Amino acid sequence: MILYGSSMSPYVRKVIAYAAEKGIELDVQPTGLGDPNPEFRKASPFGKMPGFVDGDYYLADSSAIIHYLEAKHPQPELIPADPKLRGKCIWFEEFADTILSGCGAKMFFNRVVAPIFLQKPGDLEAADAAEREELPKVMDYIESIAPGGDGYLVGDGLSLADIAVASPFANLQHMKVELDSNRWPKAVAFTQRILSRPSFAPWVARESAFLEKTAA
Ligand SMILES: N[C@@H](CCC(=O)N[C@@H](CS)C(=O)NCC(=O)O)C(=O)O
Repeated sequence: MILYGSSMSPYVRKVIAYAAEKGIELDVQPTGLGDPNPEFRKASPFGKMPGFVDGDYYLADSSAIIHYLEAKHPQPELIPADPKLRGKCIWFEEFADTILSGCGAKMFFNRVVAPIFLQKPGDLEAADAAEREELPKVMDYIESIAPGGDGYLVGDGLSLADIAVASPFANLQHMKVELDSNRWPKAVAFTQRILSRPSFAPWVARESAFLEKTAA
């Protein structure tokens, strides 16, 4: 199975970590923004990453890909079958993909993607405004739902919810955004704990090394 995209994208990273937690092997083909690769374009008609291919089956969108994989490889269960847990799991993923990543994207695109990958200046005021005005509300919400200790967002074990919510925090880490662990102790500890899992950590380390090298 091939995954097209860059792990620098929170959506691509979410699928990579999800597959690793499942023990599913993905051939991750590095793909840039606007990449003309026809196989990627066939998988993702609007050119957004990730794109995915399994034999003659082509699919776009991180959530669609994950639902496909969950149906194909039900164990270990990462989207709970219990109705109430499943509802919450999908809500947390949706929150992460839209509200959290929407805020993170304004920061990451303008501070990192535009100057480094597109060689054009980003809108730094828009990035600063998102950090100042949107991020604290998002963090307050995550603090209100984050489990203490070794817990998880939904039920007793790791689920897609934890993976989805943690993934965009790697982008905040790359931008060296300082999250106040006095104000958001549970949110900071929880997201760091999930990002330190072997399903995430080597990818985030590679992204960091790449960005440090590029900056130098
Ligand atoms: N809902 C999609 C969002 C994918 C997405 O927006 N990816 C961004 C990178 S983080 C992208 O490819 N943007 C390029 C574009 O919009 O043309 C998913 O979950 O896969």
